[in-house]
Amino acid sequence: MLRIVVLISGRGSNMEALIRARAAGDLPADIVAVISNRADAAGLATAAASGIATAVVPHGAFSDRAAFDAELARAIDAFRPGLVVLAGFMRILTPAFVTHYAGRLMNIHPSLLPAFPGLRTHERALEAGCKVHGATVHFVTADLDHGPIIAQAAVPVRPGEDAAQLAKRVLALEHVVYPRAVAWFARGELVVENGVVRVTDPAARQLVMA
Ligand code: NHR
Ligand code: GAR
Repeated sequence: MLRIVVLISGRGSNMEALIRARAAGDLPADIVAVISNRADAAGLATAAASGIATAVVPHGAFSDRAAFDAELARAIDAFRPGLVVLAGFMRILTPAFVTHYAGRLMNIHPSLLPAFPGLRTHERALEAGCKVHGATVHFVTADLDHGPIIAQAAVPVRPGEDAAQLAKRVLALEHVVYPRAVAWFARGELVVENGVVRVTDPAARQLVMA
């Protein structure tokens, strides 16, 4: 059975969606640990309440990114994961860290990549006048928010809505698309060819729309 370590920084609702998918029998994997870079991340309590091991590696305690990432990798590897899932994890990772987990490190980013890598994505989509917005599940590479795209979820932008309203509707679809993408990985159904991800199950839907 695939062993998954989830990295969070805050609320952890995507982590919760993964826990729920596993409990429902939709995710053939064990979530063996949840690790946060912030001791006050609300998701830590949720994970503990589900009987999942938790750990904190506080980024502020380290002199630089390389030292933080080295300790983070040590904490992760103690759980011997086959997949590491970023779920609202807010620290940029060094190339050395990313290389160590090549092909087994996934993220969900709240935009339709390659549009809007980085932060404040919902605000930036509204400022740009986008009529469609969403979220992207991708493999993590050293190039921030530019790894191979596994799945996307899209919502129409409503005239006059604010970033919080838009974020809420995108988040609801993140909770659908992320467990689905992680399940594909767990079943060995993801193939990457020339940076393009294909799912071997012909019934797989890599685009979810509101
Ligand atoms: N690391 C690499 N190398 N590649 C990616 O694709 C990554 C990554 C680390 C995190 C998630 C990403 C997102 O989905 C992610 C993808 C944080 C920042 C950021 O600027 C940017 C993108 C993402 C996560 N973080 C600030 C930093 O200085 C800190 C911001 C904060 O603490 O609030 O690390 O959006
Ligand atoms: C999600 O919308 C996720 O896509 C986004 O933060 C939220 C985390 O919510 N991720 C990033 O912005 C990564 N930089 P959650 O903690 O409830 O899963």
